[in-house]
Amino acid sequence: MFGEQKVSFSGVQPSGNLTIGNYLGAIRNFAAYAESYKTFYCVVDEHAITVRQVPAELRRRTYETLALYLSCGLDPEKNTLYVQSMVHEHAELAWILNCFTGFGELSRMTQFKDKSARHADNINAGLFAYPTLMAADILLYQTDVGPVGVDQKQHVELTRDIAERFNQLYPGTFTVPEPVIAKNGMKIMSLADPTKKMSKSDENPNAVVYILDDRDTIIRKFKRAVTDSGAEVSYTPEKPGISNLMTIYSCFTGKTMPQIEKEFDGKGYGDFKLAVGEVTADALAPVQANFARYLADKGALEAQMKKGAEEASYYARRTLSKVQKKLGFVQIR
Ligand code: ATP
Ligand code: LTN
Repeated sequence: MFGEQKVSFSGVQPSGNLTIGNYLGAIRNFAAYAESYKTFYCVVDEHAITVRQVPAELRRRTYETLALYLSCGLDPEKNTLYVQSMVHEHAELAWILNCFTGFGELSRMTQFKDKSARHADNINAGLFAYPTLMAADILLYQTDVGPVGVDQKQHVELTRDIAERFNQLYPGTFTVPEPVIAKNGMKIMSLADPTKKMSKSDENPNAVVYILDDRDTIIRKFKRAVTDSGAEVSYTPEKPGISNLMTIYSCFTGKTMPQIEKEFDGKGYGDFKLAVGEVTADALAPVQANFARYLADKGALEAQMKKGAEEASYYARRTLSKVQKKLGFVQIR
């Protein structure tokens, strides 16, 4: 809460091509807050370097992620859209929060356990402290809500614990945030293995539908998606493959699971998969058309990065100096 205004904050890493999981679980839900909240949506490049990145690709993806924010309907007049590394307060507050976070707490984070298993050759301190940088992102803006996919819920809960702990020692410092998880798109699963999250860093491109995949590719990927035994389109834990496709279909059409079951009653998996491909391609077509337009104007994207960073810095500075003062850092005006 900044003054009387409630705040929404979220971030996406420029660590790969964005997927329909990122879209349905996160970005699509950002725009809804713009009318009644002060909203900050960040491209979190400092989080992305917790695993090795190729510099030229990181740079390109940073532009692309911002262009995607704009293409998905985030109006830069109503939302503060910016790049994390351009607002130095994020890294500074993260350091301070590191000193108020337990080793044990960070060791319990599922994402750390997963990523350190996947990147066993590079288990760096940044990967371990990833959640305190995320807490800094959120707490700098006195955030009330963080719209995220379900995989990030644990990090937002840790952020709450850190904020409450800090507030106990130094009352009135931070707003304690709530995670907001989109009901339907909370976890889109891989098309190759429906027990695994669809992830932009998956090595198998057929497991993942990217927001920028063309129509034929989208339809082909859904056609090849792993399904379950039987032939009936029904939403049940025994059919994780079909249930995942039903979730995607439901997200893009607004239809409920019983409506979808009825629509495909007596039809086979083949018809259903084609329909999922078609609604996905239809829904993404306008985003893709906008994206090409935004990405073509690098100058405009850079102007947006600058404007966004200036707006964000104003709020970030206020919270950081409040924290520094409470901690006893000397402040000279
Ligand atoms: P990586 O594979 O590099 O870890 P990621 O695909 O998980 O990345 P992030 O940048 O970490 O993507 O996530 C951005 C947002 O998208 C987060 O709010 C996250 O919860 C959400 N998200 C990511 N994947 C999915 C998914 N499969 N279903 C729903 N939401 C998702
Ligand atoms: N860790 C998040 C990205 C992220 C984020 C945030 C999300 C970084 N900072 C603050 C919400 C609020 C992820 O999606 N992996």
